[in-house]
Amino acid sequence: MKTYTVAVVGATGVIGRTFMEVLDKRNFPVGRLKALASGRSAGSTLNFKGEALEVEEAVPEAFAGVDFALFSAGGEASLRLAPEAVSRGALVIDNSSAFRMDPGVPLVVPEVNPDKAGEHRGIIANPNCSTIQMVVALYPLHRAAGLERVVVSTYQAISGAGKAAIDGLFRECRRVLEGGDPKPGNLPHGGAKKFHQSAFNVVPQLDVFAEEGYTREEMKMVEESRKIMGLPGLRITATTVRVPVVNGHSESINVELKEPLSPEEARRLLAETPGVVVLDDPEELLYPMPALADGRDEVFVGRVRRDPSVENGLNLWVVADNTRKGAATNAVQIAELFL
Ligand code: 3JN
Repeated sequence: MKTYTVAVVGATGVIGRTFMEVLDKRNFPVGRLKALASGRSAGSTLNFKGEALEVEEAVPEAFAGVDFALFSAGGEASLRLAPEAVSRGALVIDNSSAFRMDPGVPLVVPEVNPDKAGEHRGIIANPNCSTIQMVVALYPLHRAAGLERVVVSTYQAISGAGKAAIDGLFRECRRVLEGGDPKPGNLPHGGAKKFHQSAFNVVPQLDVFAEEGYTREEMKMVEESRKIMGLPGLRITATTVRVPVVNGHSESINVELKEPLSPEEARRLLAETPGVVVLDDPEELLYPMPALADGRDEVFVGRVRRDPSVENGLNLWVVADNTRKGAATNAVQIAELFL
């Protein structure tokens, strides 16, 4: 079997480690794995398929001979190093927002627009985690009945803010339970001018504020979902919120469709969609939750019900592991399109 040299950039981070887990779990034909990270992490060791792997510094020369370069080291590293990887012959799949809205860069969710991947010029962008799970659930409904308008509110896990934020949440919980000051230091985002408590709290800000009172995370959901579904005029609005869940993003999605679609038909269409699992049995108290989605590659949908306040309205509750389908799994699925 043909095998490939795969570089993981940002290998020591939450998503970098998940890339390696997913490559292993999906039996991606890795001949050689190169774990790349900042100079600070170079020389440390990681585990891949049960073997120790030394982390190398992510410098341009490290991409020689690389077939696939999976980037999750932040936008600055992507802007600097992705072109270096491409010039050395690698196909870059980039998990940052650096190239997502570039008209020359495909933004791909394999369940929605796999055909766009073939248009790449060396770089394919992986969408934001909250966007991915939303479009996987919305696209089958769009194909059946046409999206008219979407209102989404997210309940996003701490893992999306990185390893330091996860450690910070545990520390803050301990301090609060001991009656002390939680000493927050991670939310809403690194480098913010002040920090909010993550333990036992809900923070309606992810990323920095952008335009008209919306955060960049909210604008990413709006702009990226339009690009992925090929619906530049889609009416869509988002509110993104951080909750003290370790892993797994949840979304409440209100949809208005152009044509009628019953909750039963929506459930049937979603259940037939590869990569979607419908968990929807209120009598059995069955619905998606982050604790169920943790470590899974699928998008879970439940609480499908009519919204009687508008014409052709539906409400959905959508949950996925933001480190898996929201990041690493989606990126590896994109790479699989080229095997
Ligand atoms: O906070 C989350 O749950 C998701 C965070 C995503 C994120 C964090 C920092 C920078 C991104 C992203 O994927 O959009 C970026 C970025 O690349 O802009």
